[in-house]
Amino acid sequence: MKTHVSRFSLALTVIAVIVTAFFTSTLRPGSGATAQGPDWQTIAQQRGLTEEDLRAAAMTYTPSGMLDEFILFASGGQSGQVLVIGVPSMRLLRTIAVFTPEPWQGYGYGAMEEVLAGGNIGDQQALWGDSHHPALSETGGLYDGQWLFINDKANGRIAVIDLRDFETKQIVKNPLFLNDHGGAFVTPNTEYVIEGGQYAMPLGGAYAPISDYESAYRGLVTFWAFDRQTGRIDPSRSFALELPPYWQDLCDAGKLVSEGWIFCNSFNTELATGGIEKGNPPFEAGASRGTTDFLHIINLKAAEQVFQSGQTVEINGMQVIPLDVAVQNNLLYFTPEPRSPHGVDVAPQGDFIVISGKLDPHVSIYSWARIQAAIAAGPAETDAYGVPILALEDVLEAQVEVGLGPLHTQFDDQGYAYTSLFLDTAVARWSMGAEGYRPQDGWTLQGTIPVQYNIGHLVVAGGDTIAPDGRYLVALNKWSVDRFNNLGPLLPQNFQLIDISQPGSQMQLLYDMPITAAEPHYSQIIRADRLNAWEVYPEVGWDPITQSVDPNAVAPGTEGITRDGNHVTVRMTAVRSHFNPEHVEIQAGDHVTWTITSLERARDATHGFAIPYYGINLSLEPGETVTFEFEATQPGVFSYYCTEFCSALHLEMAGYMLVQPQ
Ligand SMILES: [Cu+2]
Repeated sequence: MKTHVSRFSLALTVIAVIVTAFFTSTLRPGSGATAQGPDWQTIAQQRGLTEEDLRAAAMTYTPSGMLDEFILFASGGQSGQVLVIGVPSMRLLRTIAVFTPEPWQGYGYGAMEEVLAGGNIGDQQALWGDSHHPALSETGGLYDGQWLFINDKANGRIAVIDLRDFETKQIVKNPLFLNDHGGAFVTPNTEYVIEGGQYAMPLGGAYAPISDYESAYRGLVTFWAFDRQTGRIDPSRSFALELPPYWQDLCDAGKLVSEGWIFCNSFNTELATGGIEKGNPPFEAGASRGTTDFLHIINLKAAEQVFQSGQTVEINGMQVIPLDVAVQNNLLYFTPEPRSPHGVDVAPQGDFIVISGKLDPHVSIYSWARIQAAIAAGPAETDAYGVPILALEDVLEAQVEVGLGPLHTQFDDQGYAYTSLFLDTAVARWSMGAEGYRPQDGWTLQGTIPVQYNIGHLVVAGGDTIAPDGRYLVALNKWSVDRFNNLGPLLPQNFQLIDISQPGSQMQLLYDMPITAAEPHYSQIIRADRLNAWEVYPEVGWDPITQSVDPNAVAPGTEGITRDGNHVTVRMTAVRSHFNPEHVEIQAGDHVTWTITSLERARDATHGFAIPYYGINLSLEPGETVTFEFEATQPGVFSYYCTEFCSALHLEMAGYMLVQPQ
């Protein structure tokens, strides 16, 4: 039963006045339709909508043709994709195929196979990914709208997506580690994409029995160098840092005053090795025995110099700074953090690092100034691997009690921070009590808002930058339980949009969006006007891999089929509503190289191209050129056709491939 019924008539009157004033002052061009039936007040009453519901509707309803102000990039979890969602409408605007073949986008079905192959593990194909943390490229600490990176936790990979066409251009496989979690995170000018490991293992795929855990297993953080000119990660300029076999979790890059440093947290500094079936403590107990784990404080600028001076060892083609070299060169410091933390988040000014231990009801705020002073003073202690430990009391600035199960923190434009509370299933808003944030409020809990249910990460618009946009927060809830119709035992995740534009304890839940693709992990939100994607490819004959005109593109009038021995070359164009040629006559046993150029220039005039049996399905966006190859092993008659409903005569956009038996 809804509350607020007593205030309902008054609310409706107030809203009616506002709506009338709004429509008389700023009429949008109408849709051409006239509303029929009961007026909106009656509808609201019939549906039992409260004043808050109507406010939420007004804040999120996005009429046909109105565009979203923000764009959210969410990891697609086990789908291995990226989801792109409009804010505040919470409409799914597109998916980006990344680690998983995707037929509609023509990704991995004749085209873009070399991109997917970049993520192979030796000879082993890895055709899915547990995509985790998307990271937008930054210039000067702000999202620049040019690139998006995402990691695959399952297989230890990083992908590069070009935001000119929203397509994946590169997947790199970490040659040292099978899994990762602390990625992808970028430095403030995207010089490096950071990939922190997760479950310690012998580096480079070596074997060591679990009894050798302390000596043979290692942790890892990898710094992938990104080249904006080529739009690719450059493995030859990338390097990794060996870490003790703690389980590193998340990382974040320093910014402004802390630029050049990297912060990663960890769990299982107890070095638990599990074995519940042997009567050993299970990981969940063994890895939580201690009261603290270690925040890793890494001097990336100095590490870069050590790498460039050649003080590395090469493992599987990757340059690795050994742990003892890191210690000798003062690259790595630890400080205690509440045990089993999840988030480590650097505040917008780079001056504080916020950590939440999952089993501690506080957020712990570390001061960068204090960390620097403690490093300068010289740490007194080391861990078992010789890494210096800064005393907690020297570096801790404040703790704020926020609630149970704190995980991740984001920041807004008003000086507030927001921490997700998994166990309380809520978001806590607290004030940053320092200069430049909200010194007037001190380090204080301002309020909490319940979410449905079991929130993991949360994201604020611009929340990882030096100048967050604020206004909207999205809670990435793992469970939805009773929020949607019951459609069986596998339930969607629930993205909840929250209005954080008002100060103090005021926060309002605006919208629930079910996510059915997988379990998305993290997301980032950019202002839509910072994106500058192409409407169509810049020129006819465009190759999306090189982002330039393909010298092999097919010009109109040059179509045809040529033979050189048993190698057949098909050169084809596509334009509404035909392919040219419409007959492709070949022999069984031929090797076929087939290029198609879309001659279209009209926005959204996409064609598909499918050949049954041979596993080909392309998406040809206006101007695009695609080349695919196959062996014509099976004789017969194969109809090929356009798989996008492109025109009134779409069904006629077809042809025959006739494969003559030998
Ligand atoms: Cu995470």
